[in-house]
Amino acid sequence: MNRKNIVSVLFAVLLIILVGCEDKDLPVTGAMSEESPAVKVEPITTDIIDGQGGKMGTATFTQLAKGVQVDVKVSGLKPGMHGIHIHETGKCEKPDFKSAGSHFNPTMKEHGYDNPNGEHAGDLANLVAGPNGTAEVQFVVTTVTLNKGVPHSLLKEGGTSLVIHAEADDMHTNPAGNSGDRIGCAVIK
Ligand SMILES: [Cu+2]
Ligand SMILES: [Zn+2]
Repeated sequence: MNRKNIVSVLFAVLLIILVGCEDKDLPVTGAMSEESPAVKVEPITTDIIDGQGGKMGTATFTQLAKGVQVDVKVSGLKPGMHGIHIHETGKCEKPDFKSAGSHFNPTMKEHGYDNPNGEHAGDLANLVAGPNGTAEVQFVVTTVTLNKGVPHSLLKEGGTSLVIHAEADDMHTNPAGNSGDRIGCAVIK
């Protein structure tokens, strides 16, 4: 064998080793992600009710590897921005939804993404309704989970709730960004 051939053979052997290793590693990776509780949690879909108790839309919560995806479909809103948050109690008593309590805040922070001491785990970006008063929006909230038994779980004892407000959230004023009345509410349980 000349030198060039030896190099070729060595390269081929190296390739086989590398590919062989990869084959061995793949099932292990798969097994690990299967065991992760984040993958097993079923999505939750819940009705959003208005101050009269009528259905104004739905919210779906889906566990991701790093947080919870929230899909909101809602109608009957004033066009423009509305504060929307996860509140600490899973109770939506019309007409004012005060029963939902304060913003979900297991880490004891202040309100808003534009607050140096923020943000509440339950804070979301503003919901924007179109000219016809409907909104179909997706948020990813990395500060919460659907996995039970941890402080930032949306499925803690008593549950939590998703609340839509009449006005825009300014993202810094405590306790709720000056977002006004609670006009929509969905129980997360
Ligand atoms: Cu709120
Ligand atoms: Zn807040």
